[in-house]
Amino acid sequence: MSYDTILYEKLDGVATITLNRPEALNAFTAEMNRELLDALKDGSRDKAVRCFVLTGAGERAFCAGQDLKERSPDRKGSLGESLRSRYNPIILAIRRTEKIVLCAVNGVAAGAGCNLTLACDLRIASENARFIEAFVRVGLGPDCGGSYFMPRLIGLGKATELFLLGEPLNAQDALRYGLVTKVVPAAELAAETRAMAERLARGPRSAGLIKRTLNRSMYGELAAQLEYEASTQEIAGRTADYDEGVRAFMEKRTPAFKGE
Ligand code: LHQ
Repeated sequence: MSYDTILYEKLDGVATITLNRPEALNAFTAEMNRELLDALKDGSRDKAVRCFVLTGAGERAFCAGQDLKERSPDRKGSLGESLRSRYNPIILAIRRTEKIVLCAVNGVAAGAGCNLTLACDLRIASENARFIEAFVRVGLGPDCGGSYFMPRLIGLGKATELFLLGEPLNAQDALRYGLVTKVVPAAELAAETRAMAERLARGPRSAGLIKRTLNRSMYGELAAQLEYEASTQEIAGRTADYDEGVRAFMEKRTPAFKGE
């Protein structure tokens, strides 16, 4: 299996998926959405795979979310449709597979990239990691399940602050909030991740059942919430503020939102 935007490797029960567009901080293109979903389906079907590792190439970024260069105001398309067809199936695939998904957050995780980390079962972070619910900075709201996972993981108060202010949560604070299991120096992330993944891959059959019972306990309405996020993002994507937010990002300036 050969991919252009991700690396995919299976070894000793662990399937490792690396988002691989480091020059664009591993931001999502349509092709990356397709390839990530394909690899998740492959590993889920493969009896030899017991655990996934999801990470990003390079030390700067795990993933900067949707590639905003694909989204200039003149060719932005329907954001709701983009979520339904490209992103939500990935989030559901991660929650629905019985394989444990370990996220190695190697750098900044922003927007859809931040929420992708939240969909995983466990997160281990490098000291460089930052979690940014960046949507508000470009005039959008949370998607990819962020509005569902974040309040459940760290509580509504802090989650609301992250969504409304769009400020980064650094690795140590993420540890304090219980968002990540461990913070390690960047140079040790690969080895620490491998050790944890191999431990998970050697776990009993009940590991998948543990995941299922936690899904049922906490995530029963995930599909409906993903659909709701798609409908609210559709509205946000039609606003002048979103166009201004994306333009300001491209032009490397602060957006001048008008509340419209
Ligand atoms: C990028 C990006 C990027 C393209 C950095 N795209 N190039 C789902 C469905 C449908 C539609 C819409 O959205 C969604 C969900 C979303 O994900 S919306 C949110 C999209 N993501 C963001 O708003 C985050 C945008 N990026 C940032 O805020 C910063 O780049 C972060 C905080 C991630 C990192 O900051 P720095 O470390 O200071 O790096 P930088 O900003 O200098 O970026 C480095 C390069 O990467 C730069 O390119 P250049 O050619 O100037 O070197 C950026 O333009 C590029 N890049 N994120 N999302």
